Amino acid sequence: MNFLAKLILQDVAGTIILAGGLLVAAVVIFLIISSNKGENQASGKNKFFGTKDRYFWGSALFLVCILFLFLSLLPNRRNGNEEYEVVTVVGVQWDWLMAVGQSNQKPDEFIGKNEISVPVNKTIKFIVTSSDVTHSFAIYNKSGVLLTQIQAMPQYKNELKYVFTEKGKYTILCLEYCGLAHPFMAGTIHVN
Ligand SMILES: [Cu+2]
Repeated sequence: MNFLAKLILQDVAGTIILAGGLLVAAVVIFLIISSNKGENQASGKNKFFGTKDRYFWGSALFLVCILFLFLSLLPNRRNGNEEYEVVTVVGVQWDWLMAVGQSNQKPDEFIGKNEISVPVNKTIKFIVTSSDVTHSFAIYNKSGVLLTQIQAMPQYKNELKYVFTEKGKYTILCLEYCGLAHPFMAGTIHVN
């Protein structure tokens, strides 16, 4: 299965799980309300619980609308029209190899550099993988603040989109212990 198909499958799976969760929640709430209703029907308070039903369905509809509204605001949503620059990143014990553009080379044959330059105020899509063990590609600013990170995993191509809003030198460190020289596994991104 190709990479895009996997992404689409993940979206579909995520949506099904969400819908299933909502359905379970709705059934549980419905059962709670209808069991109360049963008790009170005996004492002849049907009219009141008709109102309660409307409250329930009204709230359920409201929550579903809110859910879809917020889904569209998710920070990592994919946008087909977005312009971005691609950078391929391969983690290797113990170095970061990077190159502009999408690479079709196998991770252990990939030729990249430990330093790279990217433009400021443009979305950079890092396609991150590993040629050996799991690493974590973490970007720090010059004050040592962690800005973003993603796992670099063998057999997987993980995507990280980030916009550098300030020019300067950024440091890449590994956030996943990967062996002896892990603390020295560093790289540099120059933002111009
Ligand atoms: Cu590491």
